[in-house]
Amino acid sequence: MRSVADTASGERIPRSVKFLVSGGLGAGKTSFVGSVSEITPLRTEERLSETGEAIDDLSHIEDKRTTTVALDFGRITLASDLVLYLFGTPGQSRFWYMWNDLAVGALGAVVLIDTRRFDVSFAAIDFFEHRGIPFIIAVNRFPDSEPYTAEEIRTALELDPEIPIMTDCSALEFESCREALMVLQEHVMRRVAAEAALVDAVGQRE
Ligand SMILES: Nc1nc2c(ncn2[C@@H]2O[C@H](COP(=O)(O)OP(=O)(O)OP(=O)(O)O)[C@@H](O)[C@H]2O)c(=O)[nH]1
Ligand SMILES: [Mg+2]
Repeated sequence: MRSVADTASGERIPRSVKFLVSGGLGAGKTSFVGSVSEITPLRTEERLSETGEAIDDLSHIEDKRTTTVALDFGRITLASDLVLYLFGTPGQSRFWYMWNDLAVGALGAVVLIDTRRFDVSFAAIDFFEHRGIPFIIAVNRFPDSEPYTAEEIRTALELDPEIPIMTDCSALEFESCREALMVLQEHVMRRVAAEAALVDAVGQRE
């Protein structure tokens, strides 16, 4: 994260932070980045191929015609001193090798969940847990999805108690996506503060 700095002219440079928007196939990642971005988002959509259809579960998303083959990219100024660069991950399992590159330098992730298909979410959750990248869960509410409480979702996804869960996100609405990013930003700040306190405590013991 670049820190806020004053230039020679006295102009303040906002911090720029990289966040990922991730989740299972068809969870709404491209929609999320497109809804919240203040610049025209970069998309890499291609027709869903038969090769992928044979591997990935398309139940509940039978109408899906295209998929992200590399990444989505967008930007939002969350506050006058904070600009977020958003990278959406591809959904099909044959493009998951991209995730490692996309995760370089990322400070956090929104993991979008489609509660009609909890099972496709585990790969994203495992990915961020194993790399120690802070993430939040945002349930993208599709019209035919059951409402679940945060605790039901926490249990279904076996999430640690400190991971924030937003139960009613809409990847199609700017305000909802912005709120999810604010929840993630606060979560990242709490993690940074907790880690700094731990380093202090260890330093004092030595
Ligand atoms: N009703 C509703 N539809 C949504 C919502 N979010 C996404 N969709 C629809 O779901 C479909 C898939 O959305 P995408 O944003 O392409 O999902 P994705 O996660 O990027 O998909 P992949 O890149 O293939 O993994 C699109 O037809 C969207 O319009 C939502 O919040 N509500
Ligand atoms: Mg996509």
